[in-house]
Amino acid sequence: MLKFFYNAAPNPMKVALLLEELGLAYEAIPVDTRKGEQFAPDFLAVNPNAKVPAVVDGNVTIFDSNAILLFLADRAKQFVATDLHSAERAETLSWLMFIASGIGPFSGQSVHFRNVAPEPKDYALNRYDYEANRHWGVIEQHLAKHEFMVGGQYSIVDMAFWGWARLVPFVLGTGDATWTNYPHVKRLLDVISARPAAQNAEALKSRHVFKAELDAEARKFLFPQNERLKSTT
Ligand SMILES: N[C@@H](CCC(=O)N[C@@H](CS)C(=O)NCC(=O)O)C(=O)O
Repeated sequence: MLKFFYNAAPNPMKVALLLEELGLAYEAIPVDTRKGEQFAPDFLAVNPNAKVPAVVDGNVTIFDSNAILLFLADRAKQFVATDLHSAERAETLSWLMFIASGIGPFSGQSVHFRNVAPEPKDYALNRYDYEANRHWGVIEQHLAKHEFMVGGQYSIVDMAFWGWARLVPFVLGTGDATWTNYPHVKRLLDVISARPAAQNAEALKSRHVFKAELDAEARKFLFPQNERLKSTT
């Protein structure tokens, strides 16, 4: 059976949504990143980058959320334009990469500098908050003209969007007021969240207990770069 290595963070949740949409049988294997389980040798053999999500299915091992989405959708010939040379396929690749290289990292760093980084952090927070807003603004403008991200129908690009869109108020630190500036992001988010597959994906995390505290041990695993600061002070 397909093994899905996950936690409840945005990137694994995209993949949980596709697995549910495809109705694939899978074993959800929790990787508690606050306990350092991403660095266990068995998991590093699956994803040398020590992050979730990752999937092992027979002789296939694949990591990085949008790569997994594309691989599974291509294999199922569902939720993706399968004509490799079509305009829709080109658009799919653009938006998948935009989400993987822009939305995810800038949203993630915006959360980090807003909530976790020590002072002084004005410069870094301003940069990442600006870029997170700018990236979500690109999506907002796109969705003002399009019902779905690509091709006029629900696809893996919408699933990649959904993983992060659920957290936009937290990412931008603006709570419910966020949606005044991002009404089209909210519209598509609500459409996807109402799907049974999205509800099943959200329910997945209740099957396992993940460490909730961001204590010293968790910080050491999640922000290993801080160890270098200790040796220079
Ligand atoms: N580019 C990767 C990023 C994966 C990623 O950053 N995963 C986070 C959860 S959303 C993680 O595993 N964090 C644990 C850590 O950084 O140690 C993807 O899209 O899958």
